[in-house]
Amino acid sequence: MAAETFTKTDERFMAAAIRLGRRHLARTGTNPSVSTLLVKDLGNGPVIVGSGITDIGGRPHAEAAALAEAGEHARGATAYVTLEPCAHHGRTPPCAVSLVNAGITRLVSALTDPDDRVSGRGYKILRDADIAVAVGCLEDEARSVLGSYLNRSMTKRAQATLKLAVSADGMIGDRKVQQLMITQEQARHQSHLLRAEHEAIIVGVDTAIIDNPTLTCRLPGLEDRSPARIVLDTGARMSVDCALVRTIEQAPLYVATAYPQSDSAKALSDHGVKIIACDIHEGRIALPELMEDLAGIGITRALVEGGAQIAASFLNDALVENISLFESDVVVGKSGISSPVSSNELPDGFEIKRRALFGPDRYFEIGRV
Ligand code: AOF
Ligand code: ZN
Repeated sequence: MAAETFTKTDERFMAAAIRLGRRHLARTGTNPSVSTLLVKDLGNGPVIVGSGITDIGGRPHAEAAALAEAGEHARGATAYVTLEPCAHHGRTPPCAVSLVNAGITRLVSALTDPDDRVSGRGYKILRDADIAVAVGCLEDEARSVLGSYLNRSMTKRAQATLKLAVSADGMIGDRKVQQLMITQEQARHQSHLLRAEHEAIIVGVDTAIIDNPTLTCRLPGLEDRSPARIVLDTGARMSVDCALVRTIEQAPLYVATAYPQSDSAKALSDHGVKIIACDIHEGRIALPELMEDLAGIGITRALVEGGAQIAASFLNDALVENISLFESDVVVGKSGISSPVSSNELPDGFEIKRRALFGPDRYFEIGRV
């Protein structure tokens, strides 16, 4: 089938829909954070008459919210959806049927839903009702929100975003200085937003012990958006007396270990830590299997924050889909711990998708080519 062509207006509304969907990233359970805009010309050019995002927890779906907001204005509207409308009966009727019943005349979609209950059936319901359907509008951009959902459906694994703060001389830390500050305040705010947009944050046990972080999201207004914290701790070395355990009321804490029956794992468990029993591969926790386990408990997007070794392992195991790279003008020098990635040394198969400045620090959003 020939590739669809989309107008500038289509792309403008789809870009807005994709941005809207970001808001509920990591908040919709196992459901993807889908968004819908209903757009209609009321006499002065096209305007949004209804908008919706998959609700927190996963339901109602985005289309239902947009249709409720538009009411009668939905008749004759174009629906911009970031994911194919569902075709299956859940607690509500299929969204494709609701869109037909509401009288929309055109559907513009970014991505097809891989769910067996949907995949193509949603579009068919609309086309069978003589509604024009165009698929593939800004699909790459839509992947920035829905990629982990698509990826999980293919690989059955959670995917990792690697977060790295790198000095001007390519270092992510200093052997001689604990908790080296590489980036400044604005970049740190952005990295807390990244926490809020992921369901889990992963660090190694050395980071947990040496830095003693809480790993919570402390952006004003988003304090309730802290992701689950996961510590990779092959030998169950983590103590119950640390900031992660002390903040367990704020966000769940998991320890992934090869020794789930050890006394220390039991002590952690007694303090409310959830223990994930892991396989070992070459002396370290087997990451592909761990990412499968995480998908099984509803985690699809994990932010990997801690340790050069851990970053390199996630890259080597091809578990990284995105890299959020901050670069500063700080120089660390010879005692530095070198970064596996910098903006002019990307891993094979990755490219820079977006650049930004946060105060004096440069930011690169890096994804797969
Ligand atoms: C939509 N709009 O906003 C979302 C969709 O358990 P259920 O009934 O909510 O179904 C989950 C499936 O619904 C999920 O696997 C995906 O196929 C679809 N998600 N569909 O029409 C939405 N979030
Ligand atoms: Zn639906």
